[in-house]
Amino acid sequence: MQLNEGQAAEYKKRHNPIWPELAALLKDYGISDYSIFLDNETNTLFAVLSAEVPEKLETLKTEEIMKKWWTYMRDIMQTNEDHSPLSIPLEEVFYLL
Ligand code: RM4
Repeated sequence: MQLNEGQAAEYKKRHNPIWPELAALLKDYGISDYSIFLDNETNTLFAVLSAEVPEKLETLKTEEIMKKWWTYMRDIMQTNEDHSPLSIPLEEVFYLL
């Protein structure tokens, strides 16, 4: 994901604390160990999470709380037309269990 210039403090503030109803929704979807890292030089956000059923995450975008959060966040991030964050899937090039 891509954060707009100068929005690091605001981005952190909005995630801490995260909306309880959003945290509950993500957990309902089987998400855990969810971290977001910021590269302060490029404003790139790197998110990594565990999902019980990864295919299920596709329907998250239809959830009202998710849509409300994305709309709330769109003034400080690069977004798609539906307000979801512009995000680029990364290729895994190494893994060690
Ligand atoms: C991020 C982004 C993600 C969301 C997390 C909680 O800024 O909006 O889509 O899962 O917040």
